[in-house]
Amino acid sequence: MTEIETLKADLLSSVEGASDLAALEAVRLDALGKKGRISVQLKRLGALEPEQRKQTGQALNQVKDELAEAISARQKLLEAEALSAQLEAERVDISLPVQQPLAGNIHPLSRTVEEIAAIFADMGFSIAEGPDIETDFYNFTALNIPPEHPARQEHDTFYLRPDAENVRPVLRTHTSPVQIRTMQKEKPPIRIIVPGRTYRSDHDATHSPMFHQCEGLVIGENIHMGHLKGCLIDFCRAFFGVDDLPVRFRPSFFPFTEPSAEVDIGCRRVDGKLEIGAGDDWLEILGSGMVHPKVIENCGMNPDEVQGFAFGMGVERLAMLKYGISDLRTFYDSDLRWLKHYGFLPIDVPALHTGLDEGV
Ligand code: 2U9
Repeated sequence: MTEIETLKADLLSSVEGASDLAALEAVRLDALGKKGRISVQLKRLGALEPEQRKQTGQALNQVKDELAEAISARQKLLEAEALSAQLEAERVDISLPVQQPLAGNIHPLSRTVEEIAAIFADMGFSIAEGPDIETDFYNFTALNIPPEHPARQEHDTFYLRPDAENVRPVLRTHTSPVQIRTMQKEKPPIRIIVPGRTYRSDHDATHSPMFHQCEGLVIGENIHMGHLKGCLIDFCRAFFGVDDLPVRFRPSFFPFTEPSAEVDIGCRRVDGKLEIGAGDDWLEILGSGMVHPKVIENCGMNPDEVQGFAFGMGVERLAMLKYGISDLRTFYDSDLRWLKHYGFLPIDVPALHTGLDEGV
């Protein structure tokens, strides 16, 4: 092997052996720097015979070109390796599971009120609200429940401390005071539902001192029992999602309605389990009636000019029937495991806005 071939082999092997860019630069300087091994040899060419100068010069320049090419190739490789190493070191593992934000669940009572409201909204009703603390007048007197009437005891009213005029406020025993307030404020036609908290001093497995009602009121000219029946049959069928659900109106009595009717739906009981929609049995789910003429008068309207119907339902009872909840007390326990089981996802709302279209 000639001296130049040895030099070339040595330098190319150094290039291959350079493990990083700094080492590669050292090899380049060792060969091609001012005092580099090739540079030195090139400088010595002048001292050679012309023929040998030509041969040696060509050979040296060829080594120089090959070396430059090898250095460039090695540089690219080392740069790519350095980049990969950097990327590896700075890697962010985007495949890690994301911690889901905690989402709350809609309470079955809220959901049930939403469902009731969606159905009545489709029939042109709006929602009315009023205070939980009421006067005797709005909770009893205006509703044709006179002071000595036994209903005041039956209702097991919570009375608050008397005010300066010795008047005792009450926690409303039904949402009916809101209908009275609306009738005083607004002119017929009136079509409202009134969902809200109500209070009675009663506490056992099937009664809670605070519970929820949703009442409704329609007032207008020539409103009659046919409107009451059509409206409530449609409601029952939409709420339970059974389009041929049997609905029965059974005579009843309330001081604020005349005539009054309790509303039952068809059901059957199989092995102690309730099935709504068919069968020979009946299940009471609503109270209703034509608004008593005295109640219309008490609100400053003439019962010969306007008539109306009203109805009332217990939200807990409807939620228990629809969603198979067996114990009333669990509604108020604030048990998150219970809410996860019986609650609803906040995004699961479209069904609420189908109202009457659903199942009717
Ligand atoms: C006005 C006139 C009439 C509201 C009515 C019922 C029948 C009724 C019960 C259902 C289950 C209460 O929660 S419950 O125990 N309600 O049966 N409620 S009619 O009648 C009114 C209301 C307001 C001005």
